[in-house]
Amino acid sequence: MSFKLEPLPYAYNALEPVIDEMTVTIHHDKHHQGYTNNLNKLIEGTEFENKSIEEILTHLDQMPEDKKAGITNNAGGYYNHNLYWEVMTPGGAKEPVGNLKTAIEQTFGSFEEFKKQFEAKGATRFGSGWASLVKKDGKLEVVNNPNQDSPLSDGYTVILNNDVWEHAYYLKYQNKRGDYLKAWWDVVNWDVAEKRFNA
Ligand code: MN3
Repeated sequence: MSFKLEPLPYAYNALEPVIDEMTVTIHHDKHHQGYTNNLNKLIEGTEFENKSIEEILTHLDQMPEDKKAGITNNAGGYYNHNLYWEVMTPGGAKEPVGNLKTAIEQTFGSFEEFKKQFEAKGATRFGSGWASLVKKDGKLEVVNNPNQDSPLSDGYTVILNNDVWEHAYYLKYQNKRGDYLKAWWDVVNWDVAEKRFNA
């Protein structure tokens, strides 16, 4: 069994004007496809060949030493991007809904304050990485991770994640990562986030 890159759940231009068509196309068809292909090559012939991506990311310490770094990067890249495409949508609610809304307000004080903290996590991740809203033991947190490291490997459930690698925004926003982080809220899929929070 090998991992498969799913097609996007919307058209390549569906996230415009927040994320332009060319960025989405290269990001999905080249970057995400690359992580997928590399992951499949790396796990071939190992005991993790037929395991789920979650199983792999929560047992990185058991990977063969010579493949550990590669699997960490590419399994993370595969998983993080699956989630990233899923938590965006051209339509839908513009704010958290249901239990997630309540939990965000209880944890951060307000939706505005949550956004501020999430954007700060994205802005202060030096170099490449991710900002994520995560859950552990029923508690919400915002975290950032370098490279393709996944919060899953730290025992978190990821509710929402935003890619702050330059390839995610540079064609349209150039060096203005903060503008991308602010604009991104317009395409967040709060229905999916709510489902992930309740799961
Ligand atoms: Mn990316």
